[in-house]
Amino acid sequence: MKGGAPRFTRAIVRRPGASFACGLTAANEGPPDLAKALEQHARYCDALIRCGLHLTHLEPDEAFPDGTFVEDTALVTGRGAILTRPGAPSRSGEVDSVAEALRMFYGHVQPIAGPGTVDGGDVCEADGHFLIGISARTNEAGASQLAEHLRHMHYTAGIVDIRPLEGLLHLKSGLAYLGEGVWLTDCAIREVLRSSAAPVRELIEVSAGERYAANCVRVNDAVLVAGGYPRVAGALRDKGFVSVPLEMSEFRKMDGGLSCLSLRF
Ligand code: CIR
Repeated sequence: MKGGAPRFTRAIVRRPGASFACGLTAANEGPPDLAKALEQHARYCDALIRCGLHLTHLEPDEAFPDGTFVEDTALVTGRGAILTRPGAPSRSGEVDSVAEALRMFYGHVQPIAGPGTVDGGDVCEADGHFLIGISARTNEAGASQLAEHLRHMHYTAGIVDIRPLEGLLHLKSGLAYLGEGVWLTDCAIREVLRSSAAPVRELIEVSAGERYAANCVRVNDAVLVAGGYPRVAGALRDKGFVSVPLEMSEFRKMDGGLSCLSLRF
């Protein structure tokens, strides 16, 4: 396996609660099966533990059916944490319990202030450069505040507009950074990435039929990737990555990608 990517030691996760099926979705794939979702979530947690991470489990809150998608509520970096302000009003209250958990690890957690909105799924870090997507959830005010916070932490940040790209809920619905300048991208977002200031050495392209698997996540020596997408799995293997396929069907029904089930740091 390649080296060079930041090493994570911890992750925050929250299993889906009983109200999971009431969350936001445009997927049109039918209601999720909670028992299956819990099983898939447990396998996901096992995979993080096998990657060497210590997990903090937050309790589900039935008032927030999308609360299992913890990645949208914060941005955790090697130099500090920022609480987001999710763009969907039904999700704004998810931030409080995540803030409480993050304060166990970070002295000060920066907020995003209204009218700014940011979903963590719109933020992708690549070797100290942060790509921030303006989407239906993340607005210009939120993206600018976030970029400012990051610059204060001595990172660089660039803002891209993904609103014209059809079918992408978040920036990371269409791309993942795998380390050493290697990206996995859906064709819709490739040009946006190329025109950004992000470090791009190599692109692994995801075909239209396997778009969902573009949202994978490098965790230490492995790449966790949605199961059932053989071309993506093959491409990762050909490039020398150790990929760990995880069944994600019930989260996909709720528009959730693999990365959004954890905050890694
Ligand atoms: C939502 O629409 O907010 C949730 N149902 C799914 C959020 C998924 N988040 C992500 O991919 N970063």
